[in-house]
Amino acid sequence: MNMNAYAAKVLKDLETRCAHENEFLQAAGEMLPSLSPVLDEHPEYERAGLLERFVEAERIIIFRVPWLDDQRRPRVNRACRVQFSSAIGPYKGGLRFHPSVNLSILKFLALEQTLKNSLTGLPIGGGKGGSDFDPKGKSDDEVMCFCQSLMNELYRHIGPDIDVPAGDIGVGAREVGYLYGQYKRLTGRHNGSFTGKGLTYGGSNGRTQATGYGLMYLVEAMLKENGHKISGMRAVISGSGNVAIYAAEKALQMGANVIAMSDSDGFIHDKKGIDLDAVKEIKLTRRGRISSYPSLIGTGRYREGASGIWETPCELALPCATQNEMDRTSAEALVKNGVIAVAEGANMPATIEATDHFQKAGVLFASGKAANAGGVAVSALEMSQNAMRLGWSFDEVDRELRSIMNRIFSDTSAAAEKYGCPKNYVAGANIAGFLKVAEAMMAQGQV
Ligand code: NDP
Ligand code: 2IT
Repeated sequence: MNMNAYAAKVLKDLETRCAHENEFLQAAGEMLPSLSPVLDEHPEYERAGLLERFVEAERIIIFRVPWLDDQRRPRVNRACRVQFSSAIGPYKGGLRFHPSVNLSILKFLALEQTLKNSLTGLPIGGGKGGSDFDPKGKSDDEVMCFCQSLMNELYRHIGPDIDVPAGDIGVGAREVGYLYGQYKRLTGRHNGSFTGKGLTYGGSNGRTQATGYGLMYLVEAMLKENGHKISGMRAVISGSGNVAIYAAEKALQMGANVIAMSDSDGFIHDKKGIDLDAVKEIKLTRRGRISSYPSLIGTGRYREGASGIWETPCELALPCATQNEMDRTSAEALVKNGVIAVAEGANMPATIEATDHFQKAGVLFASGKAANAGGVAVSALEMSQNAMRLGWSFDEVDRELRSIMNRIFSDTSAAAEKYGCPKNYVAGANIAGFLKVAEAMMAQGQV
């Protein structure tokens, strides 16, 4: 496919202007070429400078977060909120706490979030935020002190109609509770300005499970379109956090055999099937390391090094940890071992080279924008419930989630077909997500 000249020009400019933002350039470099057929069809987008505006965040807020550790020593971290696009709704996207967080990573996540949120069909714009704070090894008091200090600045930039953060890596139920508690204290308002809240104070049933369950609903739809089924497949799932655990739970319910999971240090392999209760006990209850799995339950094998997980033969590979965790070497190993489908539970876990390799080898490949959209979709349902002062049952939310994921897959597949790249679910997701954002931007004027 030839790259549209306008897309090529905007990408080249971006490479100069954001020269050091590797992840952001990677995300834009994956996205813009695939939009070529849409840009060919809509020359008015160039006249309106639409792409130049689309790739530039509307606003970025960077601030310091001073806090006190348990020894009362002052510490300082940096935090940031990227308010990327409000074309179709209030900024929406998670907060990530991880030492690797930097502006490039948050911009790539916010750019992808914009198209992902559009794909959900719900009225949410794109945003992302986070800090280089590392919650690992910190006490609950330290995490609380940090979260409260972060919110002392962030509260002035968020609100139910402005920007609605949620969790991501390192930000789970505990952190959301501390963050939202401080928001409420500062503003005196109990509103839907945060999602992923606890069920006792405005959270939605099913939000905890939504990303992982949604991933499996999309995988099921993709396999069905291509004449396969999940039941009996061996699944390898990287990570052992929120997304990985609930992807594993749903995969097991669907009859797959989950044989390997990981954390950032290494992975466990159990041919007979991973004991998910043990993983939950280690990761969710004890906040421990996956290396303790074999000694806890007396089966399975642990190997040091997270990327080794992709050498495990399987039919279904679900990267659910972090960006660029699956490179070309990993893709080659998976293809050699007969993988049938790969779906991204994490954001941009496969490098461009890995994705190319899968697609050339005829492996079914679903990109994160479509595959992991279930989390933010249920976040949007949480916003609706908060606005209505109502709460839906788990079954109601789960049914809605399944129907949203089925629709995301059919929109993705239909866009790929219509724009000349059938079965290319990466391009299909980019195109389907972009079209709605572009139309909204055109309708709302150029400056
Ligand atoms: P968690 O913090 O709950 O879990 C993250 C998991 O990934 C942990 O097992 C962690 O291991 C591992 N991990 C994190 N960083 C690295 C790294 N640099 N190298 C290797 N492994 C790493 O996060 P989530 O499960 O919420 O998020 C996982 C991915 O899913 C992210 O890409 C996130 O952006 C994406 N996502 C999350 C959604 C959500 O609703 N939570 C929605 C959509 C996408 P360790 O314990 O060793 O750090
Ligand atoms: O990457 C993501 O979609 C998330 N971390 C979830 C965002 C949200 O607002 O629920």
